[in-house]
Amino acid sequence: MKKKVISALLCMSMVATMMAGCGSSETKTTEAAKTEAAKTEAATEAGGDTTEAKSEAATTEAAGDETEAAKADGGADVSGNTYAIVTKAAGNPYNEKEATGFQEVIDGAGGKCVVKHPESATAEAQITMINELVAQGVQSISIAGNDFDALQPALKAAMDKGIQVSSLDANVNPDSRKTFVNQAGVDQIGQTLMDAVLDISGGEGQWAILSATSQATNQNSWIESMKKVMEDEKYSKLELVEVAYGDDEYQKSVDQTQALLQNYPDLKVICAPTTVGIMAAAKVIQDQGVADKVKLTGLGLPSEMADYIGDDDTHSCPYMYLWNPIDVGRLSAYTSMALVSGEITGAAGEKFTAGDMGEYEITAAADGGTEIIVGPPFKFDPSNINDWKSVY
Ligand code: RAM
Repeated sequence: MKKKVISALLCMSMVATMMAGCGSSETKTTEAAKTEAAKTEAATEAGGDTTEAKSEAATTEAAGDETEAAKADGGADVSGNTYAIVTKAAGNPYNEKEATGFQEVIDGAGGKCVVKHPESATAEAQITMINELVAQGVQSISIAGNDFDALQPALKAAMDKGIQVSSLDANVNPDSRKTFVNQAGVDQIGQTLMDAVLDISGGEGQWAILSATSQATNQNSWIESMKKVMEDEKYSKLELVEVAYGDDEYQKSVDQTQALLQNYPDLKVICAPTTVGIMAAAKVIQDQGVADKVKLTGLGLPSEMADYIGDDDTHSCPYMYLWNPIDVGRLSAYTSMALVSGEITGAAGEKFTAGDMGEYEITAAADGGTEIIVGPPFKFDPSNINDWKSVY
C-alpha cells in the first residue's frame, strides 16, 4: 500500500515535471522529483500516511497530522506559521496563477496561506495590505511590488517585527526585502525581446512598447535592458517611437494600442512585455484587420494568446515568450518557508532545495540586493502553442 502511494507520488511528480519543463531544467527537476519521493518514502516508513496527512493539511487548520506533512515536504515544521502573498492587482490571470502556485506549496506543507490581491496596481493599495498583515502577525510576506521605493517604510516596519519579506515578479528595493524571486534574468529577457523585434520587423522600421504601469519595476528594468541592447549597431535601423502604458488594465491597453496604430501608420511591431497588454494588443490588431502590416511580440500567457499566434497574415503574433507563473509562485513559497525556518537569510551564495523544483542558489542582483532566478524565458510559437494553452 505504502509502496503504491510512493510510486503514485513519483509518477505525479514526473508528469508535473514534464508539464512544467522548459527545456534545460527538466533533468534537474526529474532528479529533484526522485529525491522528493525518497524523502517521502523515509517519512512514510517513519510512520503515518503522508499523502493523507498532506491533503488534510491543505484543508484544515487543525494541528496534528500537519506536523508530519510539513516535515515530509520541507524538513521544517511549518504548521502554525502564516505565509502571505501580495500580488500586483486583482483581475489579472497571471497574478492569480502566481498566487495559486504559492498557495499550493504552503497548503501542501501544512502552513497557513493568506492571498491578497489589491484592487488596483498601486503602491497605496499594497501598503494598506502590508499593514494589515503586520497587524495579523504573519511570519512572511512575499510581494510583487507596484513600486520600487514606495513600499519601503511599510516593508521595513514588517521586517523590524521579525516578518520575513521577499519579493516576486516585480522587485522592491534591496532595503525592503531579504531576496527577490525573479522569473528570469533581466538582461536575458531584454535581449530575447529585442531579438524578436529585430527578427519580426525584418531588421528595420518603427516599433513601440506597450507596457503595464509606469512604476512597475519589472517592466521598467526589461525596457531599460531592451534600450541598452538596441545601442548595438545590429539594431540601428530600428526606431522605438513610443513606450505606452496600459496599466495592466485590459480596456486601457486596448485604448493605448488603438492610439499607437493611429499615431504611427508605419508602425511595424508592438512589443508588450505584459500578459494583459499583449492580449489586448493582439485583439485590436486582429479586429482592425491589420495583422498583415503590424506584428506583435512580448510576454504572454499561452492560455490567453493561443488564438492570436500564427505565421500568416490573419494572426498578429508570430511568437512570444513567458515562463510558468505557477512556478514563480511555488518558488516564492519555498523561499518564504526557508526564510522563516532560518535555512536561508537571503544572502548571495546560499542554496536551498525548493521541494520538487530542485536546488536553487541565491545570487547577487544588479540593484545591490540578491535574487533567485526561476529559469529562462520559454518561446511559444505555432508549433507548440496548442500543447501549452491548457497548462497556463
Ligand atoms: C503582467 C504583469 C506581470 C508580468 C507579466 C509578464 O501580467 O505585468 O508583472 O510579469 O505580465
